[in-house]
Amino acid sequence: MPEADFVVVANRLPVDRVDGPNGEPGWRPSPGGLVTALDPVMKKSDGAWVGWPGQADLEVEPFEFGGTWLVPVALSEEEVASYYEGFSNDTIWPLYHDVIASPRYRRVWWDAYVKVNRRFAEAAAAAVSEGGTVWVQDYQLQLVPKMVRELRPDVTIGYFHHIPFPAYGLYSQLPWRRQVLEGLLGADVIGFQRVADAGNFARAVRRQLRYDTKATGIRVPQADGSSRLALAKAFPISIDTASYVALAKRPDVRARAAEIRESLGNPSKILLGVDRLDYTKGIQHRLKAYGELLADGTLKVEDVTLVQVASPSRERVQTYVELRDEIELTVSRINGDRDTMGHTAIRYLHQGYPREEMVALFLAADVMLVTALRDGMNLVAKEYVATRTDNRGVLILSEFAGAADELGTALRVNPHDIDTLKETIVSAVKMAPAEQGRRMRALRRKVIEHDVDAWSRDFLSALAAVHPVPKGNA
Ligand code: GDG
Repeated sequence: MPEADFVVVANRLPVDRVDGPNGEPGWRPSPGGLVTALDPVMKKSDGAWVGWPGQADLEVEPFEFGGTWLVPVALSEEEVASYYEGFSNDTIWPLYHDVIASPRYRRVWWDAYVKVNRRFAEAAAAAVSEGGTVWVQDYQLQLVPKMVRELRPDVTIGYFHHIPFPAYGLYSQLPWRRQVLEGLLGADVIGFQRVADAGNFARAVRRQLRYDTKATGIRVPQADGSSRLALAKAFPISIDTASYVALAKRPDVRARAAEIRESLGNPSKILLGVDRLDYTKGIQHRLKAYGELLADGTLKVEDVTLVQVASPSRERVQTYVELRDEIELTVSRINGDRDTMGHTAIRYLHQGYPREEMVALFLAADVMLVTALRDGMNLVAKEYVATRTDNRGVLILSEFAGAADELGTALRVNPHDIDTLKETIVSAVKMAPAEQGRRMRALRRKVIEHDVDAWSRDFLSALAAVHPVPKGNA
């Protein structure tokens, strides 16, 4: 494998393992937001992507896929349980989402996290060319920036944090709080979703490490007595807006939207929720508000239906097993109490769907409910807005989702305040088309101007400004 000028390091490779027709192993692209965002940059440079192939104990040599070198990092079954499901998803995830669920601090998980982060760092250090750039993604790999810097002091290092960074009072619970901060500070640019996240990080650095911070700059002392300036700043992520607009205009997708409405009995209003089944998304809060509106007669099951897509997620982590039971009990209670032969209160779908079907759902929905209790950004909110080329539909958006900073004309809610959430749902259902249009136009302008391409360009130019980036990556 040739050395790469630009190396992305993420927990997952941008491909899934599939078996061919004769059982021979192959790969299929798994198009997520990050893959789309980085595609133009990867194409422009000699790019490589370091990540886990998604199956335990799978050892594969680096291979080329669609013009990018993919560098698989193998994880054993035990490491998937301790580094990924344990430390990443049962310690960091709940802690960084304001302890909505209780984080578990287990020393064996931490040991695995350090070990696996080192493996990723070594793979990146071996893949990157002299003076190249390494861009590390997300909370599973917080120690990688420092490890790469130690192995390869010649390279420029960026890190982007997709989830919130908590207030110091919570962050300080982490037994390894210093090591994690030092790990992140190995990067030249540390990107966050919101200004508040970058602020929380800088405060943790001041309180724990006593380093000087000024605006977005952090002075990181070096072993030789000098110091290096790291930038900790908000770079709100976005979506590939044009591709959502294109899907929304496709006649087959529009026909499917009409079919969905029909199959729900043509209710006058469809409410929609689309989330990974996660306790951060506030699914129970929205069910409670909606259930009460049906119970007190404000809404009638003949007129409204809630479609809730809850795509399966982290099913081997106990908290998620319990959450699923809780949500499914609530859904069946509401449906049992409110359904008629011809109408259902909640159409609950614990399934994943192709993107076309998601867009058809967005087009069918009169009201989109994003009631996250804490969310780094929430791309679903941006996707809904992007698809509404008719300038219709209402977005209800939690103030605790990063998207609330940009999407100012959404109906903003505090999902913990059930009465106000109920009132907001009623206003959304009743909103006149002219007001829908006024709000939606302003929302759409935002996601059109600031798409995922703008996000990666902004981040990479900040990185280029800290350290000149060689050969056409900026
Ligand atoms: C993390 C942060 C931050 C969901 N179900 C299906 C499906 N999806 C797609 C959505 C959206 C994506 O998955 C989910 O992104 P979100 O941003 O809403 O949430 P997280 O998964 O928690 O993502 C988050 C994000 O990283 C990016 O930085 O915004 O705050 O938590 O694109 O449409 N897509 C398809 N079928 C499904 O069933 N095709």
